[in-house]
Amino acid sequence: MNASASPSWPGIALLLTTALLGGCDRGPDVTPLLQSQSGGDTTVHENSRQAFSQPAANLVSADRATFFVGNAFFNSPWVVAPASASARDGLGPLFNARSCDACHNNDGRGQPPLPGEPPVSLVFQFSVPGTGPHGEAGPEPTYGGNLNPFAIGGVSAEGTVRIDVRELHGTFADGEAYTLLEPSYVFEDLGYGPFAPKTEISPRVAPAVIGSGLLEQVPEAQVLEWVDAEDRDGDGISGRANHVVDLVTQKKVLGRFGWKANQPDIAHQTSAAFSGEMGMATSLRPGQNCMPAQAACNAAPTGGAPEISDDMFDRIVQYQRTLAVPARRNLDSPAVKTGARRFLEAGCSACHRPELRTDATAVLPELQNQTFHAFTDLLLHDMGPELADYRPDGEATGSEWRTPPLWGLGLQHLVNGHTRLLHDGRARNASEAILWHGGEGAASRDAYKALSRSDRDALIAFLDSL
Ligand code: HEC
Ligand code: HEC
Ligand SMILES: [Ca+2]
Ligand SMILES: [Ca+2]
Ligand SMILES: [Ca+2]
Repeated sequence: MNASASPSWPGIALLLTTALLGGCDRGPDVTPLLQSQSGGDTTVHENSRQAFSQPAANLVSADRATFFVGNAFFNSPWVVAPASASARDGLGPLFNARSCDACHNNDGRGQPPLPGEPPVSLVFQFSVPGTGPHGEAGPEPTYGGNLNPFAIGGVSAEGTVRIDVRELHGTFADGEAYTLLEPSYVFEDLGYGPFAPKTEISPRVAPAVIGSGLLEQVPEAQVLEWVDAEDRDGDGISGRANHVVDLVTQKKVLGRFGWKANQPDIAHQTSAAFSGEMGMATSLRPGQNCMPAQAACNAAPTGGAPEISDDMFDRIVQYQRTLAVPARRNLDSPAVKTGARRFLEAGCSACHRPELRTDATAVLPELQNQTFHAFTDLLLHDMGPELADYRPDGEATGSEWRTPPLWGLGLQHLVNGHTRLLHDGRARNASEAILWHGGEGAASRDAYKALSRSDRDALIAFLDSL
């Protein structure tokens, strides 16, 4: 009586055919794209605002105390010197924010400021070509390495910015229209006069910091294996390493962190933030962030030398190393599975590599021998004039960017309350981020534009499952 309870013979034949076809499907293998444990054994199952703020699931109890102390230092604000809380003073004189968390809110991502607000989690890096001691780019002579929109009392802040936005219009192959927002920047209220001629400016939003320990501990050789600077295999994807100076050994090593991979490890990234964005001196970068022309900045009291003790610094580094990565969601959804296939077919995984590994040499047992799924190759790619900032950074050119990890993408809205993406936060969502890809990413972008509406939705559902 009930047709669905007793399938007809043709129905069974269809089921069998599908099973057989599925079994000997010669299509690309999507298995690495559908792994639930994005961060290997560090992965946590947490779908809340605190999804990026958890200790690694495999953290041994001896390391938990360090995690929570480091967490507190990451979150709490530094204060102006001299203060009775002398372990916490030394803020500024020039600064962008009072805590790491002010930019990496809930260990997540920043965003461009609203109209009329000063930029906090969007940082403007400065340089002038050819002015460094060895002919490399040097800092802007009066403003230094970045714009500090805030200052302590008695010191002039460096200025603020107005973002002008131009609308660009395009259409998908199926005729559906889209709009992109292209930002440009007008610097206002400059505290120390105009910028030097030829000053190059790079806008950079604070990225999420989850899984930094895993990214830091991938053996250099594994990343370098993917370098194809001359594109010898002819797939249109080059991939270059940024080599940056390790301030301790003075040797050049692989750059891994930052939008142009300009920092080699968590310690260098952390001391750069303390120095450049909070005005806090560390042993790795001992001076104050004041240029010679900034007299009041140079004359202001400091919080000691260093302002961040080595012990405190180590705990903040350790905290970031053991920050968990959230598990994937909705992996059984047909849309997510289709999206994984489209991701492969569009060539996304040529740069957003689904799998990386640490080995037994990783600094912490929790990070050793982990296979994880960050969706990055940690290499630089030329993303064309579409995304160029025209400011070289180490060996990265003005149009090269490091492939950003995509893990945690689907939880960003929950954690940070927004879906802005890309180095300057110009994309309002993942679809816009793809549409901005140019250069080596142009073929992928065009493949995405050629998809049907339901395939595009599936690709976005896949990204949302990350
Ligand atoms: C004023 C905003 C701001 C503050 C404060 C700040 N950061 Fe950042 N952070 C950034 C920006 C911008 C980047 C990207 C830098 C680049 O591209 O060169 C970044 C990058 C990072 C990264 C690299 C992530 C990746 O995958 O590339 C880590 C780790 C990090 N910050 C940790 C910290 C820590 C620890 C602190 C506090 C000591 C801190 N940050 C304070 C803005 C900030
Ligand atoms: C040639 C290498 C390359 C290819 C191919 C590529 N990407 Fe990217 N992707 C990048 C780089 C580099 C960025 C960062 C660009 C920037 O911020 O200016 C990026 C950024 C993104 C972002 C925003 C991430 C963030 O943290 O803000 C998303 C989402 C993304 N890509 C998805 C995709 C998808 C989906 C595809 C395939 C349709 C794809 N990408 C193909 C290199 C690539
Ligand atoms: Ca200081
Ligand atoms: Ca400055
Ligand atoms: Ca290639």
